[in-house]
Amino acid sequence: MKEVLQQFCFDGEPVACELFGNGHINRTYRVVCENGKEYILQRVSQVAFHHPEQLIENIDAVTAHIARKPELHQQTLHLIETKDGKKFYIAPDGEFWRAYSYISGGICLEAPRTPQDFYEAAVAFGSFQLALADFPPQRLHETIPHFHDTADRFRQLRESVAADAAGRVKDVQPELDFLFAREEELCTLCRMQAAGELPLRVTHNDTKLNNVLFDPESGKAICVLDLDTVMPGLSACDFGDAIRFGASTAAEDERDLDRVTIDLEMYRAFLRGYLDACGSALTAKEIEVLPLSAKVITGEIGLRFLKDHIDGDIYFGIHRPGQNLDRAHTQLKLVSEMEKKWDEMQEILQEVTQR
Ligand code: ADP
Ligand code: GN1
Ligand code: MG
Repeated sequence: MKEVLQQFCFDGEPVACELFGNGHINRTYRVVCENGKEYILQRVSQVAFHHPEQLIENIDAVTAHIARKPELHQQTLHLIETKDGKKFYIAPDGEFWRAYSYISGGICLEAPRTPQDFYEAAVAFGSFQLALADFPPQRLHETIPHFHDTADRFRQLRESVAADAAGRVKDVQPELDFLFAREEELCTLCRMQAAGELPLRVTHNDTKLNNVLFDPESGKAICVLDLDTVMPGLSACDFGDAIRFGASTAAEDERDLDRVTIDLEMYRAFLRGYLDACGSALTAKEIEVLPLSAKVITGEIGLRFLKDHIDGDIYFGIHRPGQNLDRAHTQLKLVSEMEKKWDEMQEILQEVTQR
C-alpha cells in the first residue's frame, strides 16, 4: 500500500489507509493525511473493467462537464493526479489504482430512512442525467459492453450453466427455471431500444442508493458517486436499478425471504423525485416503461448474482459463502412481489404523472 500511496499527489503525508464503503466491485480505502486531509483510494476491479484507463477518461470528461453546471447544486468526484501527471497508477503487480478527493461531511445510506431520503436520491439521479443530456455520447467508452443488455445477460447465463465451473448448477434449477420462464418479458427494454422506441441517453447505470452521498443535516443529496459505468444507456435502467435496491423492504442479501417485498411508498417517492427532476425531458414511452423497468432490472441483477454464484463468485465481492445466491434469491423474490403488486405499481405511475 505504501508504494501505491506514494504515487498520488496528496496534500499531506498519508498516515492511515483503511478499507471503506460497501461496494461490490472495487476495493475502496479511505486515506487520512497527517494534516487531516482525506482521500478515497480505489483498486479498480479488472474482472469487471477490462480497460480501466478508458473508465478514467470517461470519469474525467463527465465530471468536468458536471462541474460546469452550477445549477445542478451538487458536487462531483474529483480525480487526484499521480506524481507523473496521470490520473491512475498501474502497480508492478498489474493492479489499477485511482484516487479521489474525499467528499467530507456526507453519509451513504444502505436503505432510505424515509420516503423523503429516496425522493432526494431520485432528484439527484434525475438531475445527473439531465446535466449530461448535452454530453456527446460518442465521447464515452463503453466501460462494460452490453451492461444492461438483458438478452446478452441471458446468453452469458446459458454459457455459465453449460460450463458449470463450480459444480453448482444442480442446486439452482428452480432459480434458473424462474428466470427462463420470464426471459421474453425481461428482454422487453432491450427489444424496444433496438427498435428505436426508447432513446439512448447518457446514464449512470448503477443507481444504488449507496452510490449517492447525503448531507446529514439537510437530508439533500450532495454528490452522485461511482461513475464507472456512466455510458450511453436507457433512462429506464437508472430508474429500475434504484427501485430494486432502495424500494426493497430488506437488504440485498437478506436470507429471510418473508421480509422481502417492494415498498410502494418508496416506489412512489422515487417516481415523484425522478419525474420532478427529469420527467420533462423524457418521452411518453420512457415514462410508460418505468414500472416495467423496475421488474426488468431486478430480474437482470438477480440473473447476474445467480450467474456469479454458478461461476464460483468471481465478479461480485462476497463476505460469506453463498452470499451471491442469497442476493439472487432476494432479487427473484422482489420480481414475484412486483408481479403481485403490478396493478398498484401502474396506478401509482398514473397518479404521479397526473399531478
Ligand atoms: P464500488 O464500485 O465498489 O461500489 P464506489 O465508487 O461506489 O465503489 O465506492 C464505494 C463506497 O465508498 C461508496 O459507496 C461511498 O460510501 C464511498 N465513496 C466513494 N467515493 C467517495 C468520495 N469521493 N467521497 C466520500 N465517499 C466516497
Ligand atoms: C455493483 O459497484 P456497486 O457495488 O455500486 C454492480 C452493479 C450491481 C450492484 C448490485 C460495475 O455495484 O451493476 O447492480 O453491484 N456494478 C458493476 O448491488 O457491475
Ligand atoms: Mg458503488
